[in-house]
Amino acid sequence: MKCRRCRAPAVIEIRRHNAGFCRDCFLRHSREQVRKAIDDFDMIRPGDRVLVAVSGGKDSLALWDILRDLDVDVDGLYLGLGIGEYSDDSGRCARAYADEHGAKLVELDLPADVGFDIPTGARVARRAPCSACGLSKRHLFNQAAVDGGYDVVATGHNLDDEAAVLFGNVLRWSTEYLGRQLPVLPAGNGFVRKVKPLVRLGERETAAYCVLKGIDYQVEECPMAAGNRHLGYKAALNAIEDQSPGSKHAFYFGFLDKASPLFTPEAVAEQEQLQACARCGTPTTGEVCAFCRLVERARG
Ligand code: Q46
Ligand code: ZN
Repeated sequence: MKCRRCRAPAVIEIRRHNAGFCRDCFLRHSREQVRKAIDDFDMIRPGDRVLVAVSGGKDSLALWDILRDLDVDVDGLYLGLGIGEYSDDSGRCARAYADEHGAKLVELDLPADVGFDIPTGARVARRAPCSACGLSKRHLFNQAAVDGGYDVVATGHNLDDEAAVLFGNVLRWSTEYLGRQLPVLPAGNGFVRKVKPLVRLGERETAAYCVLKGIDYQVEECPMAAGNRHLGYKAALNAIEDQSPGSKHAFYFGFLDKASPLFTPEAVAEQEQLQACARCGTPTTGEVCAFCRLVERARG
């Protein structure tokens, strides 16, 4: 197979684009896909300071690297989750990237800075680990961005992630989530803008990007993910994609284009009912937000 752009031998085939690429043209293609997502959804504006949530995995490191290549004013944020060896290795990958590239990495540590790790916190608070983890990440990423004077938090969610989340939400018709499943969530209510610039790239592509760029990333899956519904949705979508390449893209972008606006009124109505958390000020439905309740229980 030859590169679609320069006819040199291809190193990767992307079936949904019906194309192969050589190394350099693939890296350029990846940057262009991120640029297009940023422009199409007005994710990052000139002068914005961006904080990218770096887990040490392929997606977030590829995102950080591409944003730097695109001359975005971007720093990394690593949050230690206290998940044993997995977290130790993830932190090492994030730091190694920062050191090698002279990039700034802001670090936070859930056990040291907040007082609990994910496995213990989830158990004590009787929450699924990924739910406690997601809640903590959302809260602490935003807090770090506000504290550091950033305008935007960028996360490494890719096309596979977004299609799988959408699949789960559609299976259950979780309309309250469908109204908010967007590649950009605007700032407001004490939250900075949240963006997902990798929505046009699949996870095979972010992995290839890191390998071709020589970026060392955490290859292990988080041990807490086992049995997670999300993995089942991904496997189902992979089987469909295998049969008809382009299905995930059509599913996700078709949703954004044709269906997502139908669910906006419900999401807006929900937002309007929120009030400030009595402890931290985060908008919430109750008196104290879910994160503050988690912290209280997890600290014991
Ligand atoms: S890190 Fe956290 Fe993921 Fe691990 S505990 Fe679940 S949510 S699987 S992206
Ligand atoms: Zn709170």
